[in-house]
Order: sequence, then structure tokens, then C-alpha cells
Amino acid sequence: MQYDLGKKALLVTYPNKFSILEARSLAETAGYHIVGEEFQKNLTRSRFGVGKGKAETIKEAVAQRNADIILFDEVLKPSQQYNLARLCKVDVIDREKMILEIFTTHAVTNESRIQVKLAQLKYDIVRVKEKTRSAKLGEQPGFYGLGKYDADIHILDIKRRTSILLKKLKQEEKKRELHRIQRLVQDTPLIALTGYTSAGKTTLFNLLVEEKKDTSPNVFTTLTTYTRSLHIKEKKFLLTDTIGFISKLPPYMIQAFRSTLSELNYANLILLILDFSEDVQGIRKKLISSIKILSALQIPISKCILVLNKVDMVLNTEIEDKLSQLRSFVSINHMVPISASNNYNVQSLKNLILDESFSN
Ligand SMILES: Nc1nc2c(ncn2[C@@H]2O[C@H](COP(=O)(O)OP(=O)(O)OP(=O)(O)O)[C@@H](O)[C@H]2O)c(=O)[nH]1
Ligand SMILES: [Mg+2]
Repeated sequence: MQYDLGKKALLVTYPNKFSILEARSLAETAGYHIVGEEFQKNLTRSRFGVGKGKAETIKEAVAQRNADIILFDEVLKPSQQYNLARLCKVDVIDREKMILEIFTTHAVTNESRIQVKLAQLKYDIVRVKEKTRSAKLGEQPGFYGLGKYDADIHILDIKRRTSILLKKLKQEEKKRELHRIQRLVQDTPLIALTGYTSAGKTTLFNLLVEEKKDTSPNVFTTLTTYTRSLHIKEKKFLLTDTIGFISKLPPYMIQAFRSTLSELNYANLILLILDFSEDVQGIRKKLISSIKILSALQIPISKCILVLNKVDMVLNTEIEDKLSQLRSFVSINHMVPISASNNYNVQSLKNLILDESFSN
């Protein structure tokens, strides 16, 4: 029997473990079947993203592996995308497009669907603008057959659709605001889970509030914010699960998901979850980029408890060493190693939540 494994893709990414694992996960979550991989240190060269020699190697690999598509783990300009596609005779999808494809299939609420559409329009407008620029310069007239008039109409249309969607998004935000006001009236502290995609946020959410939301090793399993009541001893909290972070997320996408992430702004306490089973370098990278995103949202790190999840996968002898290495490069008051799937040390986390919320 034939199984549909998705399009056969050749993955082009950076030659380090962190990029490779993340790119594979992105590609698989977007539904591609990886048939080959090529690695290159620089994916931002002007003509093809890679140099001419590497572009030829990619072309050969595509033919050899019979790939239908190239997944390029970097943001490409339309001209680079076109050059590489023409050389290799297959479509090229860049990192941004891959992320958009995943968002499109995972968005389930009104709000996240609007956000995804807005991000898609943003992606399109950048490309239409570059096409008209290149057309004016007389570059690649065949490909950029779009006349100035057509392009202007296209841009106007994108702007019109954007403003309609922004109005709809405002309405959704108003609904969210109402919930917030209700919460304030009830005076219930809000705790938000945040961190990299696949760190185990939803697994911890499910454990704490006895839910059954989807969890999986794929990236971006959760695209929608959920809030549930949480009781620790006699005290009532609200717990929110949010969309995960990913490295090199273009700023406009953070912008697009701002209203979902804005839950974080209203949280009294933030549980920043990291996968403690990764090596210290990987954890450090993710921690730094999480802190960057939080500061872009004007959230002070002092509001965070660092939750080091998946400690069941770390050797006992390594735990202390890893903890002290982490302490040496970030000054966060509280770090708690836990295992959300094994319910290990989760009680310490709950005690800390109680202490923190009373001290605030
Ligand atoms: N070994 C181990 N695996 C865990 C633990 N917690 C979660 N996982 C696994 O890690 C994977 C990701 O978990 P999720 O809870 O879906 O992660 P998430 O942070 O919600 O991910 P996104 O929704 O994609 O942002 C799943 O396969 C979980 O089973 C843990 O404590 N130990
Ligand atoms: Mg999740």
C-alpha cells in the first residue's frame, strides 16, 4: 500500500545541531517528508541565498533524491527564491513561508485565524513591493511580468484586506479585554506559561488543571491561548497556555501574534519553560531568545520563574552542574527542575507559585 508521506523535500539549513533539529521539526510539522539535507554556514548570499557552487550541489541533490521541493531555512527575497527555483527546477519554500504554512493549519480560533491572515498579507506585500522594484530596474522581466498598474492594484487590495482584518482583530481584542476586566473584578491572579515550542508547556498545563489539550514532539502544537482555573491549596489562580517561541521568528510575526502573547503582559507571574534535557549551549540560546522576546513585549524578567522541564531525561549527576552553569549567565531568582510528564517536583513549583503570588 502507498502512504502519502507529503511532498519530498530537500532541506537546506545551517550546519549546527540546534538549527538542524529545529528545521527538521518545522519541515515535518509543515507536512514535508525530508529526503535529503544540505548544510551551509551562510544562507544569506545575494543571488541564491547560498553561493553558486553550493547552489549547484543543491541542484544535484534535488535530482538525485527526486525531491519535489526545496525547504530553505532562512528568509529569502523573492529574487533569490526565483533564482534558486529556476536553477534547481523545483519550488523553493523559505523559513517564513514554512512557519506561515504551519500557522495556517494550526489556527483554530477566530483571533488566531485573523492573525495568520494578517501575517500572510504582510508576507505577500513585502514580495509584491520587491517585484515592482525589480521590474522598474528591468530585472527578470519574464518572471516579474507584473506591470506597475497591476502591482499598484495588488498592493491596494492587500492594504484594503489588511485594514478589514485589523478591524476584526480589534473586535476580538475587545472580547479579550472584557474577560480581563471580569478577572480583575474577581481579583484572581493570572499565571502564564511561556517558552520555546515543544518545551512541555501544554503537558504542564494539562497536569496542573487536569485538561487534555494536545501535546506532541512537533513544533507549534499550541497556537491558541487557553485559560483555566487552578487551585493551589485554598488559593485560586488562572493559568494560561500560550503559543511557543521559535528562533528567528520575523518581528512582524511576533507583531501578528501580539494580541495572543499580550496575555503575558497581564500575567502576575510567568512560568518560562525550557527543555532541560538539551545541552547547556542549546538551553542558553533558547533562554536568551526567550528573554529578548519577553523584553520586546516589555515584560520584566523579574516576573518569571524558570521552569526546567524534562529533568527525567537528565542524569542525576549532571543536574547540579547544569543548574550552576545556567545560574552563571542569567540572574533569575527562581529555577525549578521538574518533569511535567512524570509529575516530578511539581509540588515545589506549586509552593513557589504560592510564595511568589503572596509576596507580590
Ligand atoms: N521526557 C519528557 N518529555 C516531556 C515532558 N514534558 C513534555 N514532554 C514531551 O515533550 C513534547 C512537547 O510537549 P508539549 O507539552 O506539546 O510542548 P509545548 O511547549 O506545549 O509545545 P508547543 O505547543 O508546540 O509550543 C511532547 O512529546 C511531550 O510528551 C517531560 O517532563 N519529560
Ligand atoms: Mg503546547
